[in-house]
Amino acid sequence: KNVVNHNDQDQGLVRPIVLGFSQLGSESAWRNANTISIREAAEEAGIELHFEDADQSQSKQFEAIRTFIKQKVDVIAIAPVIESGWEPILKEIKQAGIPLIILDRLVNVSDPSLYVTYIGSDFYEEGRKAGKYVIDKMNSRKDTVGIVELVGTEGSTPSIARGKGFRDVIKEHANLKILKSESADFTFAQGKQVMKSILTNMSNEINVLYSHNDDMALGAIEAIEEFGLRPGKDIIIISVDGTNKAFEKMAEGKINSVVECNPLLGPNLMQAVNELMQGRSLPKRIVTPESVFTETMALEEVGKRKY
Ligand code: GYE
Repeated sequence: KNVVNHNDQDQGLVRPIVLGFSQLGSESAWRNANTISIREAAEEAGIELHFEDADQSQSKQFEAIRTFIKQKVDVIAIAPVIESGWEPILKEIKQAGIPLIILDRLVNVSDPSLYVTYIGSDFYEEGRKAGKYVIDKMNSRKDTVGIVELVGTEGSTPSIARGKGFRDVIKEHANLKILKSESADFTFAQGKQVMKSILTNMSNEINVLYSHNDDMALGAIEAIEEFGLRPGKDIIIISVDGTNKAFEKMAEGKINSVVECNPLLGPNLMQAVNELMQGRSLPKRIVTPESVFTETMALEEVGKRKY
């Protein structure tokens, strides 16, 4: 099981399936959990994994992919850092006859036959969930509610869709106003730094912080506390991912709600690789199911999270 019958040089022999995976980076706790999940699932499935970390650089992802093509891996999978600019390299993969799976974030290409399937979350829905939480939480407020949005990596699928879903939901409520929307690249350090500078300019207008991921929210919490305000009280905080650290902060009342985004995609990926190698056809889209958590559930959940 989970092996390939060579039809070239070593005919007749069986060897493990080889998967080349281009991970976009290690910018967040979500990403690290994603990487561990993929490594463990590959091991479990007996799939030989060639893993490259691109350090949030698209050109490094191109390099990794070209290496995988040279190595004649059986399947390539990529978690693309941004959506644009993939068409030429995807054509190279196709010309090499290697099937491609897109994981986590999506690529924006005109020819969808360039990849087999896209496995990942519904980021637009995550944005809508965050928006709905803000509407509920601020329900009693009739005056202006000032919102700051910490955006992830510009041009990445989760940033684009989490921003759009959120806006589509809050737009019915004229008093909910996004005062500032700034990228902090999904990292703790930038989350802290960007929040600090926003606070310096408009601290008394901010009622809500919507952060596209937990790491930026955790950084922002430090900035808010250093500024002398109370996160979760003076500024309502909603974040996306649902990492253990965010749950700890939610249990302390410093984060008010977390929209879950599941990084544990390793088993889904390995299953897709196996099915592909067995010649089975895959659905074009594989979506991971996710929930929303609020403060009342935090104490029960904290420590139980798998990431
Ligand atoms: O939310 C964030 C990470 O692409 C869904 O990337 C992923 C996002 C995740 O850096 O923490």
